Amino acid sequence: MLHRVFCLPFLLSPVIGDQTRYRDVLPSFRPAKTQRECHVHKCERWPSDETFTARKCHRRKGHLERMGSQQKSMPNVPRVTMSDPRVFYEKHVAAAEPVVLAGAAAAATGGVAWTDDFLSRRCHLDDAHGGGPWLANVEMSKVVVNSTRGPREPINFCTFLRDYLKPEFKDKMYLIAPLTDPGVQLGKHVEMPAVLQCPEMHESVHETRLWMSSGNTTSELHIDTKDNLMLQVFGTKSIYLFPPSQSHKMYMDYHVRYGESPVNPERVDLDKWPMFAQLEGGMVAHLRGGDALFIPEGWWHQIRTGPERNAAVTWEFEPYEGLFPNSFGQDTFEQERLWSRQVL
Ligand SMILES: O=C(O)CCC(=O)C(=O)O
Repeated sequence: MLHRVFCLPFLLSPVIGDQTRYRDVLPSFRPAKTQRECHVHKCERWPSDETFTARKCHRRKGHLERMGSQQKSMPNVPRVTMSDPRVFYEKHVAAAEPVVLAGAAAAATGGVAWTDDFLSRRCHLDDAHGGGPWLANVEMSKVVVNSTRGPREPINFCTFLRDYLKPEFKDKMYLIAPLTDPGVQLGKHVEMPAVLQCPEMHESVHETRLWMSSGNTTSELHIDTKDNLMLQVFGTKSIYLFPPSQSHKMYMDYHVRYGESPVNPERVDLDKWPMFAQLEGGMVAHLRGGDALFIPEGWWHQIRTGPERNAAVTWEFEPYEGLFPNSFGQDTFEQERLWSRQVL
């Protein structure tokens, strides 16, 4: 009996300090693996906690997620039906406030459906300009992040229309081409949008540009150096916008990459770009075919197109051109040359 009393603790105690024996005695020593992440490396002491007694962990909202998920909410850009240029000017252009103009693109294209057949019949220059195929610039990547625009190839519009829906070009081919080039027939099928029809605005239009793809494009996060009225002709687009007041949180290199943020808006790394957690004033516009969006100069935006055939026409205008020196004290012409070399 005495022998047993001495032996029982002896049987258990020798395992102390010997991890392998513990595992033998307690087979459930190792918990089963779980898919859940603890984010232990994200644990922080709360500001009031000097003693570590109330150490807590929290998951940072939107870390490694799309731009916009870091904010509490991303309200929709106001949606209005409007055609009066004076009201548009006073409420939106002068105030630099984005707005969705319901039906404005449909009105500017006369409600005509831009089928591939319709477009193919207009893929040549008009006779007065030789009637040859319209040579358009085609970006060979549909996804642009971190300021890396893909290589461009001069492909004529007829060839683009033949190829852009083919599976082998699924992730390629984003056509970005001026409709204002001489002889471009398609340009005649887009009317000046009603809200721009006053001399101060329509005389300040620089260019109209066609953006067309099979869908699923993403742009980098950038600002435009002109006001921009974007007509969504067909397909859908989501545009994520932040006001110019947030520029200091965008990590822009003012000297080398003016107008572009190096942050990947598809997967925001808050370790690398912590100020994105403090972005404020963000908004989103979800455009359907027929809608238009006004993007004021200087508003940060990223554009994602829906997964379907897609075309938009942008109208760039600059009603204040020459009236004020720009905010960086840089010569406007120089700044724009830099912009177009890097981005367009
Ligand atoms: O629609 C797009 O993919 C990009 C257009 C854009 O970024 C712009 O017009 O500023």
